[in-house]
Amino acid sequence: MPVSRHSIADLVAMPFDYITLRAEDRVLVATLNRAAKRNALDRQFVEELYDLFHAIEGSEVRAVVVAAEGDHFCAGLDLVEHHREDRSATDFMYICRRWHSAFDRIQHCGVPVIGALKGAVVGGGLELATAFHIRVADTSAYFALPEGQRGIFTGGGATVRVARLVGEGRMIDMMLTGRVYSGEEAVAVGLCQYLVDADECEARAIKIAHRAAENPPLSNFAITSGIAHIGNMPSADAFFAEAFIAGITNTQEDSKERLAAFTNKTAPKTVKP
Ligand code: 1HE
Repeated sequence: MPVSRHSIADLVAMPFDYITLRAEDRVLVATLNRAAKRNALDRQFVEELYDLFHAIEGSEVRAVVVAAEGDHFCAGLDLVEHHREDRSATDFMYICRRWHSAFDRIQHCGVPVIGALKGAVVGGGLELATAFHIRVADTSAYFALPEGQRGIFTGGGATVRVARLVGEGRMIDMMLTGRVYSGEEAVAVGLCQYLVDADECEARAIKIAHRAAENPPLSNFAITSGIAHIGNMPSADAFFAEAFIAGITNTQEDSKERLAAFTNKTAPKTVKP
């Protein structure tokens, strides 16, 4: 068990302008609340995401849901700020490095992060969403990488995370043609794991978060970070790392209790849905 640096109450009390926080038992619900700008990510927003997920690591939170105010999950990079600041190549390179750091903190915060997605999930908004572990789309959600149309390029990790989920070919098509995927198509191509009715998205994401939070924390840490790291390794190294992670995870106290329950025939079985 990680040492708890922050209680859920500490986290809920964190003072953010663009993120509203509430606790549902040990699930933290973080709502993006810059709806007037379609939750576009300016410099401050990215810093707030970094600070929040940095604080979540090692805290008593067991899962996180990221939802959004308004009709759109996130319109990506704040194009107005970007245009007005007239950034140099070096400036923007450092902006991208902050995005990478913030989204890495999300992916590797140690607990499952579930996105409740609606409306536009585009550009940097899709980069943010693909740092989550599970994405629940509602029927209003749509997904695109309009960077090509805007005369820019992805800079928040899409070349790794989106390409990994949908494959290079689909990502190149999205960027060259501005192709937009519906929620149904997003599930079919692997961008999202669930599609639900519009009024059910946040509730379903919270339900999934509670379900995942029942797993031992060490197992969730291994699942949420281990699979992504192992995916970067050649097979021989991957098998070594997998054995090492399993050696630690599969002998933890929490697993002994659960395995004893299975042995004593008191544990639930895995059955056909
Ligand atoms: C914004 C942004 C933004 C809205 N930056 N301010 N992302 C995009 O190319 C998507 C750009 N946005 C849109 O296509 C549309 O805004 C939406 C389809 C998301 C929503 O449309 P709609 O009709 O509901 O809203 P709107 O009227 O377009 O915008 C409402 C306000 O939000 C308006 O501000 P206002 O002060 O005039 O009211 C917009 O300017 C503002 N707004 N989107 C700034 N993106 C690290 S590299 C990542 C690269 C990328 O992310 S590229 C993709 C950028």
